[in-house]
Amino acid sequence: KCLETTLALLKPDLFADHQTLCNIEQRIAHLFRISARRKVIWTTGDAQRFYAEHQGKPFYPRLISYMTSGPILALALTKHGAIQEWREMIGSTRPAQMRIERPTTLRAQFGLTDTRNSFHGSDSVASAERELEFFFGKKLPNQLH
Ligand code: YYY
Ligand code: MG
Repeated sequence: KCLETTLALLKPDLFADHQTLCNIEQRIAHLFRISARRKVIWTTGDAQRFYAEHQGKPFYPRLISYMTSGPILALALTKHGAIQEWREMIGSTRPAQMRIERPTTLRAQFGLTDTRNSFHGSDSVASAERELEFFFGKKLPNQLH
């Protein structure tokens, strides 16, 4: 497995409860090196740029309004095989499906709906590079290793 850095996002619904947010970040810190961290509030333009690949899909308007409804915590997570491990830890997109199929995943435990699913994880090396640059700038990804 390659040493990788992936982008994790803790989405706005998690900011409703500070203690929950802290607990989740501690769980993450136990398994990954948190190489960078940044709390942001997105403009509509930020959200549209980050999720450009989904433009035109039926859920896109509600995805953009959800992701601009409050703060987001961006974490750069570094580890051997980090991209796949973080995706497995959050589970797939639909929290209700995860509560049946993989109840120990983070989306099963915290996700509310298909849109308000509490977490993001980069899906490939190329996505991770683009998404880390989006939050942390051009030079960061390689230096993190
Ligand atoms: O990678 P992942 O976040 O699991 O799903 P994507 O298919 O990339 O979609 C991005 C984002 O869009 C998803 O996390 C929530 C939202 N979304 C939605 O609201 N409804 C869907 N049916 C599919 C995705
Ligand atoms: Mg995706």
